[in-house]
Amino acid sequence: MLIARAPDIRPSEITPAAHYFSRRRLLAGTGAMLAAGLLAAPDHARAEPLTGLVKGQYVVDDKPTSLDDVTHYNNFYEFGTDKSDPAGYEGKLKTRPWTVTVGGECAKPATVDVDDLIRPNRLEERVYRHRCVEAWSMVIPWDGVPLGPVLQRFEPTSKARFVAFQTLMDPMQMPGERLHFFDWPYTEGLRLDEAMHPLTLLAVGLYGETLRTQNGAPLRVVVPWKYGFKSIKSIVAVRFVENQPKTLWNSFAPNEYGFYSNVNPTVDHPRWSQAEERRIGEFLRRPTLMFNGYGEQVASLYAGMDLKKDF
Ligand SMILES: Nc1nc2c(c(=O)[nH]1)N[C@H]1C(S)=C(S)[C@@H](COP(=O)(O)O)O[C@H]1N2
Ligand SMILES: [Mo]
Repeated sequence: MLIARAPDIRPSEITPAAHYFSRRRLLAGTGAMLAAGLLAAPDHARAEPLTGLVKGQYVVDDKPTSLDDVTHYNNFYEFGTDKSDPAGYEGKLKTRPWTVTVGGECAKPATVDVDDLIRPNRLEERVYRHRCVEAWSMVIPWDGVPLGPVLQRFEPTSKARFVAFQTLMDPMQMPGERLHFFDWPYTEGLRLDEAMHPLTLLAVGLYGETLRTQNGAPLRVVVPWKYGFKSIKSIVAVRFVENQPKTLWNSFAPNEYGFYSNVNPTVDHPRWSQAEERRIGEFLRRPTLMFNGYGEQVASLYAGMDLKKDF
């Protein structure tokens, strides 16, 4: 079940399910506009404590996956195809300085330093279900800011219907990009209303610490009602576009990876069922929920669409 809370909940009201979230990291009081806690951000992608974090608006009551599993069982093909490969690059990706170029159909295109991009917003911790298309899942306490208000600052025009994202292209640092098997850099896209949805998060940390290389430092998107591959890591470019953008997995195998890729237990991957999932750290499989359990929040985005056709 999804619990929606006021973002400025007081420390005394934190649920036991979230007690890893220490009082120390919570801002007492709610009056001041917060400076997001990236002041001591590491220049290489390793975990440093985040400050100025508040309890987020969306927290599921499922038991969070252990920090060890969240940081050692990863998909990040730029750092290898094995789930254990990306953790070997912890602390190695250079993440400062880091800029994000925002352009396309918007009135105020700009190249912005990652810290300036995040800072005006309140940094929240949200606990999201995370479902990979490979039928495993996790529950991750992400730290970040809603993507919508960040995008609004660039004033998308009325022509902007989709948002395209791009990961860093740097084969020296990302050896996976030397394999010509994939069409690098990694790209992903969302319809503008999906990108603006309050559940869509621009994450800069997890478990109260800055992102490690393996989880997409220094910033990545998290779209909890879609399969994990939509949640693109280590972003350097964002573009507002009129037409549905090309994305890495959709171009690689369009019959296997749809543009929408909403979690849907009734639409199987051509090579395996999507009806069930295995939570990492658990033994038994569990049923997969429509929209990964976020139907109440997002089903209306797809009213009138055939989700078997637009999978
Ligand atoms: N740039 C980039 N982003 C990526 C991937 C990737 O290989 N490269 N893998 C995706 C997939 S398939 C999943 S399941 C999630 C995994 O996120 P996590 O390792 O932080 O759990 O990241 C997604 N984002
Ligand atoms: Mo995935």
